[in-house]
Amino acid sequence: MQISVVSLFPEMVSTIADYGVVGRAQSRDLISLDVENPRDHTEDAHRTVDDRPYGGGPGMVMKFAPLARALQVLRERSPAGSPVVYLSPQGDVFDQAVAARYSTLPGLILLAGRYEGIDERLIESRVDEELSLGDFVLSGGEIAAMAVIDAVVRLLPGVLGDDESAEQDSFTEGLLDFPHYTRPEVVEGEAVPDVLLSGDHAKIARWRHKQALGRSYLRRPDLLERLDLSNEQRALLDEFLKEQRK
Ligand code: 9D3
Repeated sequence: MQISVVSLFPEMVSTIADYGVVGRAQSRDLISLDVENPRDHTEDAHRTVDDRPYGGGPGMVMKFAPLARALQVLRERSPAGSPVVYLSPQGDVFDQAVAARYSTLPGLILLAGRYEGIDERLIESRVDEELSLGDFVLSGGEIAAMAVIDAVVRLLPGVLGDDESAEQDSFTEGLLDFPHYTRPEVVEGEAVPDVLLSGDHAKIARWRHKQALGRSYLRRPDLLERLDLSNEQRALLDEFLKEQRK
C-alpha cells in the first residue's frame, strides 16, 4: 500500500515508520510512506504557506496553491484509486470500519492541516473524505494522520504475526477486551482470578468472553447496541451481571 501525507512537519509523520508494527511493515516493503511538505511548493522568498482569513478574525489559514501542488506530486506517485483524506475536526469520526475499508485500497493520500484549517476551495476541489478522531482539540492533523496510518497498516495482509492477528477473528470482535494478568500470581494482596490458573482452556475462553461482554455493557453500551448478541452471549452477560451484584 502506498501511504502519502501532506504535512508542514514531515519528520513528525515519518517517525511513525521508526517503530513497531508500521516500521516492520515498511522495512518489509508491505507499505511505502511518502511525505510532502507544502512549504517546498511555495514560490515566494519567505516560503509562505499561510495567510490571514478573509472576513477577519484570529488565526491563519493554509493557502490553496502550496497544498494543491504538494497533493499533485503525491497523486502522480500514487496508484489510481487512492482517495485524498483531509484530517479535520469537521470530519466523520474515524473508526475500525473506516480503517478496514482503507486497508483494502491500493493507496491513501492524507492531508494534515495546521493553524485554523485550509482554504475551503481546496476541500471542495481536491478532498474525497474528511475525517476526525473525535471531539477534542488537537494542534494539527499530523497525530490524526499517524493514528489512521497505524490503524490501517495493522490490518494489511502479512503485517501482523499469527499471535497478533488471532484477535482479529475472535469472538470478542466489536467488544472491549477482557482483563489481562501476568506474573506474579499475587500483587499487593490481589490474586489472579482462579479460572486463569485452572488450565481448562474452554473454561478460560468462556470467562474471557463473559468479561468482554460485561465490560462492554458497563463501559460502552453503544458498542453492544451495534452487535446482534447470540442467546449464548446474552446468557453470559446475564451471568456477569449476577456475579457483579454479589
Ligand atoms: C481552537 C481552534 N478551533 C477554533 C474553533 C478550531 C480548530 C482548528 C484546527 C481546532 C483544531 C484544529 C486542528 N485539528 C486538527 O487538525 C484535527 C483534529 C482535531 O483537532 N480533533 C480531532 N480530530 C482531528 S483530525 C485533525
